[in-house]
Amino acid sequence: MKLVIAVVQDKDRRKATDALLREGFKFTNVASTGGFLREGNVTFLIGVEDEEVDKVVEVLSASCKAREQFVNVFPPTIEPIGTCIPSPVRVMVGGATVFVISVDKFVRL
Ligand code: 2BA
Ligand code: 2BA
Repeated sequence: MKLVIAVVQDKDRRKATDALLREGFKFTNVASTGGFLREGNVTFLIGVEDEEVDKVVEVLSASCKAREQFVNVFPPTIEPIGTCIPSPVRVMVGGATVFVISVDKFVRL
């Protein structure tokens, strides 16, 4: 068995949830926050049989899309606070960041 951990943008939460349910997957949603953008995203924990991993990735790939986002970066400066000008930096936020790990044991009590 594998545990698929997928970090998904909030905008795709609904679509990804619906698609996973439609395909009959069982999963848990955890509210999360991106370390870089510091914006809310959602982490899906999806426990599946080994042979279902590709299908999960396929479903996520079809329901999550990459988006361009701009983030203000303040340059390192010795100027007094308030005089430095932030420069917007473009980042591409992926449709989903997916990790697959092996599950040693799975029990439902
Ligand atoms: P929920 O997803 O809210 O599911 C609650 C119960 O609804 C489940 O109980 C199961 O009896 C049923 N259920 C869930 N998904 C289903 C589906 N696709 N088709 C038919 N019935 C479905 P449990 O299996 O005891 O799960 C309790 C909670 O544990 C789940 O809450 C979910 O948060 C988590 N969970 C269960 N299996 C998981 C898995 N394979 N991967 C990740 N999380 C899982
Ligand atoms: P955030 O950390 O908010 O990152 C959003 C996007 O900003 C990233 O998109 C990436 O394009 C850029 N970015 C992140 N860290 C950066 C850095 N140190 N320097 C420059 N640019 C950076 P994605 O790579 O598609 O990641 C989307 C979200 O997935 C991330 O949100 C984070 O929550 C999660 N994630 C990505 N890689 C991860 C990893 N290796 N481990 C755990 N979570 C990860």
